[in-house]
Amino acid sequence: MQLLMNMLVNGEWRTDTYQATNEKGAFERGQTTFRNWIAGSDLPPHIEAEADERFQPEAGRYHLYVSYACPWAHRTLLVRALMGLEDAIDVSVVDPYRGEDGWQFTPEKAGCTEDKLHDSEFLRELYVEADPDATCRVTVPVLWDTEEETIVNNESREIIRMLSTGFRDVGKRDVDLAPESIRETVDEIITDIYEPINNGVYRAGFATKQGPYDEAVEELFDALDYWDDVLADQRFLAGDRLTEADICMFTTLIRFDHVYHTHFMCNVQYIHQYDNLWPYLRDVYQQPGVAETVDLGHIKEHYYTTHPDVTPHGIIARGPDLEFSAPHDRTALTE
Ligand SMILES: N[C@@H](CCC(=O)N[C@@H](CS)C(=O)NCC(=O)O)C(=O)O
Repeated sequence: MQLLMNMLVNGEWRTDTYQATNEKGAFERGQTTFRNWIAGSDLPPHIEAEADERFQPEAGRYHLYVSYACPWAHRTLLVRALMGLEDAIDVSVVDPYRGEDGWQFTPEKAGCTEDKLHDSEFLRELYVEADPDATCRVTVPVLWDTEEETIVNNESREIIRMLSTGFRDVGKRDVDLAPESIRETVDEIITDIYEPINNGVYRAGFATKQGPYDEAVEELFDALDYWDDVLADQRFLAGDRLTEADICMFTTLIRFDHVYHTHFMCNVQYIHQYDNLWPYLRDVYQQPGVAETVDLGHIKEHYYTTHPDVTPHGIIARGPDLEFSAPHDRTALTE
């Protein structure tokens, strides 16, 4: 069995095209298509592009399209909150359920909004507006430019780097999430945790054969064990400071026990059973602005109802009951 997903093909919405798994039963994530760079932001080393002078970092000009359910979109909400960019960059939130028509705006539903800019019904309308011949998946997050009326970029790792380096003068909080002195380490960590952890949970959950599942789960828990050890001696992934690397780790960890453990069968261990990852997760959760970006209701609804190949009846698993606000006792590591 191969997992099919919906996508745009030459601007037309198709429900029979995108194969999420290959012939070996392994999940393969598609490439992202809109990759412009905002002027004045620093590019990570793996990107061969130039910042585009058309896109200047200005308050009120850009808009984020997100789902609270999505770990990639969540990265952008976190950087926005930690830097105090809420007034400068507004957000539209899609319905956590993604059906045959893709992401949809259902403002009547709790935590969701309308498309604040265009009044569209489906997110795909924006993709077609940006490129009438678009052939791509319709994903969140999307960074939208209200001046050029187009998508600047829809790759989370790139959007967060643009915000954290290009919008330092725009944000209300003086927070540097990619400090130059440790930027190389931050970039290495983001790359290192992507395949086994951030994408690893999807590789486990979407595998349609035992081999790719086993491989994904082994790599995932090896990586979690490794970072649990690292976090015994240091407060954050890159040392003493909270950085983009922690943001990338956080959005997977916060979903883990409620969703990935059960729904994606990443059930070797819960995060709340780890000596250091669990207090670390609470530490990041308790940073200013972070808790407000976490909507466990949207997260659970999305995963358990949107993947009929994985959970055909759409029943949302109840537990576990976790206290993310409990004291974490990790400040001593930076004193
Ligand atoms: N590479 C993208 C991945 C984004 C992504 O896959 N988002 C998911 C939600 S968690 C999505 O919108 N999927 C819709 C689809 O694939 O059709 C990023 O990091 O921004």
